[in-house]
Amino acid sequence: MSLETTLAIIKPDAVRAGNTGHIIQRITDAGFRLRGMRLMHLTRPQAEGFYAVHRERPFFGELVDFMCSGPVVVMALEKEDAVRAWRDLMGPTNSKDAPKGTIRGDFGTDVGENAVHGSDSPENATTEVAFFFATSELL
Ligand code: DAT
Ligand code: MG
Repeated sequence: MSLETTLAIIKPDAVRAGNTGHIIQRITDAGFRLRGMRLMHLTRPQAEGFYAVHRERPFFGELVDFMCSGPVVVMALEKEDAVRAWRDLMGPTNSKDAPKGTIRGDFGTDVGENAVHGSDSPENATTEVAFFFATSELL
């Protein structure tokens, strides 16, 4: 285990539903330290760039439309083993399969509108944190 920083996003469905505060509470209750946080409305190029690894997938257009459909909250979260710990707290991709007690299980709707994003590896976490935060912005 090592101290890591991962990238979390509260997606437009969860912001729209008024769940931003509940989700941030769960994050801090779980012992993550917030190193950066910003409310923003992603442009299409930003959403396409962020999800570029998925550009050949059939759901890419839908994913980009959704991520641009309203404000999001992007956060850099620090903890021991943060990448895995945040994915465990989020639950699986499809909210319908996510257990109650996970963020996707409690606040998500389906596979697309699943409330939150989390990096899937320490390498991708570094890239994704840098996509949104300059080093000088990270506390
Ligand atoms: P995760 O967000 O759990 O890392 P992913 O990287 O496979 O999942 O996919 C990125 C996002 O794309 C996911 O959070 C929601 C959307 N997505 C994935 N699979 C989908 C599908 N079959 N239909 C619609 N949207 C999908
Ligand atoms: Mg992913």
